[in-house]
Amino acid sequence: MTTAHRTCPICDAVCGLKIDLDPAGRVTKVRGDSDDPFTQGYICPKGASLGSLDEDPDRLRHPMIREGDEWREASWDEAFEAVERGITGVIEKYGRDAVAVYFGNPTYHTMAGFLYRIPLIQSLATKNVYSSGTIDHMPKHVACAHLYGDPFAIAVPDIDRTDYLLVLGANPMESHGSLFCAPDMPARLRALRERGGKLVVVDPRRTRTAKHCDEHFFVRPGTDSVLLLGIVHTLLQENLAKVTLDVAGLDELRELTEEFSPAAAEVLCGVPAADIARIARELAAAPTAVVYSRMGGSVVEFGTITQWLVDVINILTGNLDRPGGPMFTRTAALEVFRTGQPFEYGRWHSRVKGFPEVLGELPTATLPDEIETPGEGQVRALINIAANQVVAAPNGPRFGRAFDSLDFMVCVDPYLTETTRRAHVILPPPRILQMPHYDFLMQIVMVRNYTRYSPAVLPLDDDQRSEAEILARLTLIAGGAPLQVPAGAVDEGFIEQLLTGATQMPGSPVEGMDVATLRATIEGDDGPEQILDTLLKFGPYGLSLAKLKEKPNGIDLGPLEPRLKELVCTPSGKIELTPEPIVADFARLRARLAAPVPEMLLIGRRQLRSNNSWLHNVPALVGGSNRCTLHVNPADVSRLGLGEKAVVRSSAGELVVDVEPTDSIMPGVVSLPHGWGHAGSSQRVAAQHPGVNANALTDELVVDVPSGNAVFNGVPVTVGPHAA
Ligand SMILES: Nc1nc2c(c(=O)[nH]1)N[C@H]1C(S)=C(S)[C@@H](COP(=O)(O)OP(=O)(O)OC[C@H]3O[C@@H](n4cnc5c(=O)[nH]c(N)nc54)[C@H](O)[C@@H]3O)O[C@H]1N2
Ligand SMILES: Nc1nc2c(c(=O)[nH]1)N[C@H]1C(S)=C(S)[C@@H](COP(=O)(O)OP(=O)(O)OC[C@H]3O[C@@H](n4cnc5c(=O)[nH]c(N)nc54)[C@H](O)[C@@H]3O)O[C@H]1N2
Ligand code: SF4
Ligand SMILES: [Mo]
Repeated sequence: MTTAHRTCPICDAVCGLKIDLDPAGRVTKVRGDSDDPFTQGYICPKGASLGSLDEDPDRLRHPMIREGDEWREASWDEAFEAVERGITGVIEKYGRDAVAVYFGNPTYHTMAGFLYRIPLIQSLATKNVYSSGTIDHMPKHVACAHLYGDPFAIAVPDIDRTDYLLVLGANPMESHGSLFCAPDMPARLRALRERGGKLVVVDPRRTRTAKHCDEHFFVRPGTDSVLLLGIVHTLLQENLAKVTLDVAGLDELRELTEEFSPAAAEVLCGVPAADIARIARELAAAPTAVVYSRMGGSVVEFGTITQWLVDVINILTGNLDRPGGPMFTRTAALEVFRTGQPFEYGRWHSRVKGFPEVLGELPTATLPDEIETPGEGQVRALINIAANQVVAAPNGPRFGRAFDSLDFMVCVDPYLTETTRRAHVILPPPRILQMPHYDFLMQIVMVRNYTRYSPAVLPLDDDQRSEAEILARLTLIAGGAPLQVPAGAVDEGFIEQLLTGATQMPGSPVEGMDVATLRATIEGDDGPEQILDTLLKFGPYGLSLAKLKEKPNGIDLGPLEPRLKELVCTPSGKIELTPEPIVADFARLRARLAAPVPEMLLIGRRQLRSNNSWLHNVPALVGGSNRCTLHVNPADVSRLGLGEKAVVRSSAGELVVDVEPTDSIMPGVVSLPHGWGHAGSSQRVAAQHPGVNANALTDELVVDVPSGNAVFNGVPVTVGPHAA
């Protein structure tokens, strides 16, 4: 028996695991790694099931090619030839913009997903780049970009040192933190209260997090912006603000928020005015405090305004960038990407609806428009990596229809899913334990500076390809390189690009040095390891791949320290409290607030033993409390005369759902988890627990305008009894 160290790749908590394997390479046990200085042995039921997930017999082992409705196994050569024909055929006939690329959620966690994103986008040279970022956290990037100039200057709640945590629309007890990498959230939240701190939760549901807090407030979905405006109003009108940072726009902010008194906010958001004012005073008076918001304040109609207000309050209370407040990480491998160039957006626009590009991407919500609307630049082919839009995107069924109409679609995914079954070719990455793991992006949002590298635990078989090689090959195909060119050429090109950039960057430790000399110092067994080594060597900690390999439990790089001054790169050099694009969006907010309030609003619900759409094939993770039911307040159940089942209708569609009465949800709101609605996938266990597709109800036509982000929370619906 051997024991391997491996990072859990599922969620932002990045738990270090110890995995016991028998001589045949089968996982016999998965434990939290108690020697890991950051995650300290924490593990959740999903991590504990990593063995079953890894060994899932329904995972695809070979590339698949579809002919009509029939799928057949193919060799890698044959599959890549088919992809080359499909992609180059479309490029030659219709041009580069006719090929779209999509990066789904797991690409934020896998090593290959990070490493090949830039090369693939560069070699495709298309306007049509999409990701799950625009069905998730894009409002945070946009808010931070406008405030600080850097879309990646995302502050992390310093939960271990704070005295007061206000959580709006996040459920870290079940999600384990999001844009907030702090393993063992239950213990950290408990510790906050045990040391006399206060936890306040604002959520239309009494979540598991709310059950462990000091005060919980129901809020009408989609109105956190108004509640936060009431807090800003109080801070400014009562002269409680103590701004310690170099800001511009304080007077404009006072003027902008004047109309949003707590009394006005109460009418719209349902939280009592006295409580809004009190929370503002408590935030100002606490020795340290953090306001934090995720999906409930992001995938909403005014996501950018909400996320901007979160940071504005953290600035006004003097907490941003100090211990106990929200703080910024100093990453081991990504500092080289912090170029100090002010944020630009809208460098191009989507063809059909004119959405501005943000971070080089167009909104997921408009991808079907780009596929279905004829004309020059129409999307005819899609490279879909680790994404299941049919169940994860707004009006998912429309994505399915749009994908069916494509000339060519290739998916990189381990399963035949609701989405990948519409492809022409599926390229399966190997098993989880056959992949190396390094968390690039999670470093940006860690509660301590920390880094860990996990080499692949198991080798690849001859008939498998690493995900790195798959994505490198797609990069070459997109750039028109013949299939004979070795996939490693992409790594070499990327390393050279990094080295050249570093030698030309003023003030860099290698400024002016010779690229070939530097290249000779880079180590690693393959391209991805060498890229990692390059990035680590240019990082601020004097690290290298070799040093990481010596410490499989990870390396603690110390607590977060104030550093915002180095990050701010707005044209004025100041934090812009009232950026013009956000102020402009107030017209839309005012119009919405003046409109009639819908009778019922739909929100989502994440479940502890699930992760979006792809863990429902693990027997230990389905069933039990992970049920795809509609939570309805008992008062609504009787008012609407609901039985065991109900019909839910929205502007996008209609669903028949199982009703679960519970007073944990506020009246006037219903909740349905997403990622369910399994149909036509190869996942046999999931097929026995299909559930319904919540995104048959969400509407792709409504977005948060400044970010183009989708709206999943606060969807107007009607709910009625279902006549069996
Ligand atoms: N177990 C598990 N963990 C996960 C995932 C999973 O599917 N399962 N998914 C991962 C992913 S991809 C992400 S992005 C993160 C998300 O992490 P979180 O954002 O922490 O998770 P959610 O459960 O979506 O939390 C959103 C909360 O907002 C509430 N809410 C809905 N609408 C509103 C509103 O208008 N206002 C307010 N104040 N609250 C509202 C919901 O009731 C819910 O409790 O979780 C990650 N971790
Ligand atoms: N109604 C509603 N909808 C939502 C949300 C919500 O709160 N409510 N949340 C949204 C959020 S936050 C997110 S992030 C999105 C997620 O949206 P997506 O990223 O589209 O969906 P996932 O379910 O995460 O699908 C991931 C796919 O990647 C595959 N996969 C797993 N591991 C790997 C791997 O290592 N490599 C590759 N290549 N593929 C892999 C899985 O088989 C699966 O098909 O869903 C969004 N949708
Ligand atoms: S909390 Fe669970 S799913 Fe998330 S990284 Fe840790 S073990 Fe994995
Ligand atoms: Mo997400």
